[in-house]
Order: sequence, then structure tokens, then C-alpha cells
Amino acid sequence: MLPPKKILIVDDMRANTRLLAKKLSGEYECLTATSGMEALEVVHAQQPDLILLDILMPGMDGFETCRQLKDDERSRKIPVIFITSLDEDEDEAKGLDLGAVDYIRKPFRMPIVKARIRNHIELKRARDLLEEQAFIDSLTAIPNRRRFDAVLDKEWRRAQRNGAPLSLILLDIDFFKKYNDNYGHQQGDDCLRRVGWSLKESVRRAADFVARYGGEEFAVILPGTDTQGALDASDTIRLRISSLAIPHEHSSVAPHVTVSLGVATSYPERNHGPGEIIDAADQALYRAKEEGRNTVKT
Ligand code: GH3
Ligand code: MG
Ligand code: MG
Ligand code: MG
Repeated sequence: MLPPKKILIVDDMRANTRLLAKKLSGEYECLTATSGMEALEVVHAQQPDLILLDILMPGMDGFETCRQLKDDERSRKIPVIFITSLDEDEDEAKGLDLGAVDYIRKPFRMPIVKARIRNHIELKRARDLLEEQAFIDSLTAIPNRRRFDAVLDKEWRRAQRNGAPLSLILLDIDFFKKYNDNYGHQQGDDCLRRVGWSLKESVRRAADFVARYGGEEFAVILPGTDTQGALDASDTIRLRISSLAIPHEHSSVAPHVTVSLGVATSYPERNHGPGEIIDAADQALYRAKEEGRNTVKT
């Protein structure tokens, strides 16, 4: 059984939060807050699945709270439903303009509140699933090129800010065309899956990011890692994939599947883009191929 979804109920009147929590607690885990500030704290600590937000509150009102939630990457995607005694059309329009998904007027009717919550949680679930699928490679179930581009961009900008090194490994399976020709595409696909998983298991740091970069090419982004660290990681990867001992009788380097790796490290400067680290890793990979494959080059 999945854990119940979490709903944050925000209202300056404790009687209101208590009533809603009581009515919803059969279906949901209910969190409460009695001010906008407290709501932001609870949101960031607990990551609720949906927020019911009062508008008229002393201090920061619901509109401002919603604005801040939508301005923050960590809370931007959590659906907000206003639940308020303000019943002018302008107020409702303003609430929806601020990014709320719905607007319920007090006094509310509980079955309607419940139905709307259920709908918005379901919509959010479907949206999350689609988004996830758009960023996952369907063959290997690891992140795809689209995801790679987004992560590299983010890490590049982070490294620009904090002056830390950023390393990139590009990995390419040796003589994979011959592998397909000899064993067939199905087995080729299996080989790609095994290499992808092995790669994922080889990287240890939480910040390290593995993706399928293209056909039989994979990439690893290593934030805060210098050249030596990236070379060490590359050797671990190379040996680990080699030790899978996937038979490859037509390979000229070994009787099993091997990989070549190109490593690049940057200290990203302002006005430079991540294209240069990709080019550098690509050139290093080319050298690894030239120098006989089953090796790592910078
Ligand atoms: P090298 O050692 O120089 O890298 O030689 P190679 O044969 O691996 O290089 P090449 O780029 O010529 O061939 C890559 C092959 O990868 C060709 C293509 O059919 C195969 N490939 C690409 N994507 C997939 C896939 O999704 N599944 C399978 N089975 N094969 C794929
Ligand atoms: Mg109020
Ligand atoms: Mg290739
Ligand atoms: Mg290849």
C-alpha cells in the first residue's frame, strides 16, 4: 500500500484547520499551519502533495504566500487550492493568475472540497509520471539525453557560482556494431542495459549523474570532481564493465565487452557554456579509441 498523500491546511483560524483536518484525515495525512510564514516552513520541511490556502490572514496573506511558493523551485509544482471567504470575481482571478489550480469559497461544502482535492492530486500524479517518462530512456531505464542536457546546464551554472571543478566522462562501447552483427539486436539491447546498470552502480557519490547519451554511448557528470577524481572513477567503471565478462568474440581488444572513456574537467568561467566540456570529453574519447580502445584518456 502506498503511504497516504500529504495535505497542508493553512488558515489563521485554528478552528478551520482543525475542522478540515478532521474531515480529511480519513483519506490523507494532514499538516496544518496558521500563518503564511509557517506554511512556507512546513512546505519545505515536509513537501506536501497539495496545499489548501486561506487568503485573509494577518501578516503575509494567502496571495503573497502563493506567490512565494510559486517563485521557489522546491515548491513550484505543488498544487495550491485557495479556500477563502473572499468571493469577488477579481479575487478568484487573482488567485488563479498567481498559479493556484482552484478556488473554493467559504462556507465550503465538504464533498466538493474532497472531490476537488482528489482531482488535483490525480492530475498532479499523471503530470509527474509524464514528466518522468520524458526524461528516462525507455531501453535502459536510466536518464536520457534530454535529462543529461538539463543536468549539465544546471551543474555548469552551479560550478560557475562556487568555483568548483566539474568533470564529464563520455563512454562508448568498443566494436558494438560487430557485437550486434554477431549476436543480433536483441542481445545488443541486453548488453546496453547491463552496461547502463553497471555504470550506475559504479558511481558512488550522490551528486554523480549517469545518462544514456546516444546509441551505445553513456555519460557521467561528476560535480565538484577534479581530473584525478574523474580518472579514478573512469578506471573503476572500465574495470567493472569489463568484469561483467559479456562475451564478444569478434572484438579485437578482448573476448568480452569493453568500453573506451574520454574525461574532461572544467572550472567553468562566466560567458562560457557547457558545450566546451562536451567537446573536450568527446576528443578525449576519440583518443582513447585511437590508442587501442578499452582505455581512459583525458
Ligand atoms: P567503436 O569501437 O569505434 O566505438 O566501434 P563501434 O562499432 O562501437 O562504433 P559505431 O559507432 O560504428 O557503432 C555503434 C553501433 O551501436 C551501431 C548501432 O547499430 C549500435 N546501436 C546504437 N544504438 C543501439 C540500440 O539501441 N540497440 C542496439 N542493439 N544497438 C544500437
Ligand atoms: Mg483567514
Ligand atoms: Mg559510438
Ligand atoms: Mg562504439
